[in-house]
Amino acid sequence: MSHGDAALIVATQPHRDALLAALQARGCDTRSAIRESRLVARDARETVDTFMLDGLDPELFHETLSVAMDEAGADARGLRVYGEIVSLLWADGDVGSALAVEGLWSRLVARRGFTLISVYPLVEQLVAGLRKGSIVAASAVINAALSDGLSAEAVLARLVAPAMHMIGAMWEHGSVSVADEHLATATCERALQQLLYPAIVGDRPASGECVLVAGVEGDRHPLGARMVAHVLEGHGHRVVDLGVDTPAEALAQAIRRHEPDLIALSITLPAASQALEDSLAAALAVAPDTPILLGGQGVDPGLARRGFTVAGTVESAPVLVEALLRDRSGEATDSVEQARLDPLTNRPETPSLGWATTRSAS
Ligand code: B12
Repeated sequence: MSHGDAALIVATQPHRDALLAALQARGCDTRSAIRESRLVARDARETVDTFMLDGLDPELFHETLSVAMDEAGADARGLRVYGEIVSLLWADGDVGSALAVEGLWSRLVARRGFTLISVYPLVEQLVAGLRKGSIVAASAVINAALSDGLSAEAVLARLVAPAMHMIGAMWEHGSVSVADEHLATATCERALQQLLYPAIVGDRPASGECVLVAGVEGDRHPLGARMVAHVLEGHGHRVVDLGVDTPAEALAQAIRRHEPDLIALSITLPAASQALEDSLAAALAVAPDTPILLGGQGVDPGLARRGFTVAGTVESAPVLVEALLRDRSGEATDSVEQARLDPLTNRPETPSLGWATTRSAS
């Protein structure tokens, strides 16, 4: 802006304030710039509301942003636009509109030739690194989160898993190809192995109770189950990790052989629900007193209502495992109910799924 360029900021109030303060600190006279319309600031939410009526209206998006850009400078060549619209829609859970707006921005950039600066929060940065297949870029983001003081479990649950969920949503909406998704997944697996496993497990000896981890038959999504295995190993448990796509009879055999103190089952595809039922029946038949922890995107919430213990994310796994093991050994200390607390914030965890201590196979 010091070279006479114009800027349009479309951001939330706190971010607008922070940006204006930062520009001022760098010697930009923001007041004059605003008076001269070289600097125009718009509220991201109000802007979104102008073009999100019964869903996204591309014409209105174009019109709203064009008017704001015209106000910020008729000669668009020196115009910089800082936008938080995509992140806001994403945070609203409106993934389809977020991705569509990304496309609309690109078209607007192509037509008007301005410079677009988007906010890339950590998750989006990680998605960008994974999509490039760059272990260096992915590691930089993960390391930044770790050095910000986030625990490795939190990094898995709040950064890595959401990044993979985002990749899945992009694939579903056709904005990344299957090859892109495969590359991102392979890069994520490498980051998990090379960076996160050492951070989670380190040199800690595995001496605690034995936990058997498995994904259900027909479901070939290993990352969630692997994260659970790593995190529990990091908490000192001896982990027997069967990987995914485990038939119920094979699970039963493994339970007989390893005699785990707890069984952790992962399911990603709701379509594999019957396989989960089969696994539960098999596990209860051979080890009726061994506690079972369930997790993954495909868990039917009805299982919690049937008394099974269900985790929302990998972050709560250690607390739930401890509580289930204490319950089993009859220690009248904390109940499983208390394990609902988020171990990081000590606040109740995502309450979408319930917890209880009793269970039944059907
Ligand atoms: C990578 C991927 C694949 C890869 C997996 C290979 C690999 N090496 O990982 C491949 C290409 C094989 C694949 C195939 C398919 N996939 Co796929 N896939 C994904 C993707 C993009 C990422 C999965 C992932 O790793 N997520 C990250 C993990 C860490 O997240 P998570 O599983 O939720 O785990 C977290 C928690 O749930 C929890 N957790 C998980 N398990 C457990 C267990 C316990 C005990 C605990 C405590 C916690 C816990 O911990 C984790 C961290 O908090 C997802 C998108 C998504 N939303 O996840 C789609 C997705 C799961 N796939 C999907 C589909 C449709 C398929 C296919 C049917 C596609 C097809 N037509 O062939 C096939 C099915 C294959 C099969 N039989 O399983 C859909 C499922 C939709 C649905 N609801 O049914 C998704 C959601 C994509 C989408 N948006 O449409 N997929």
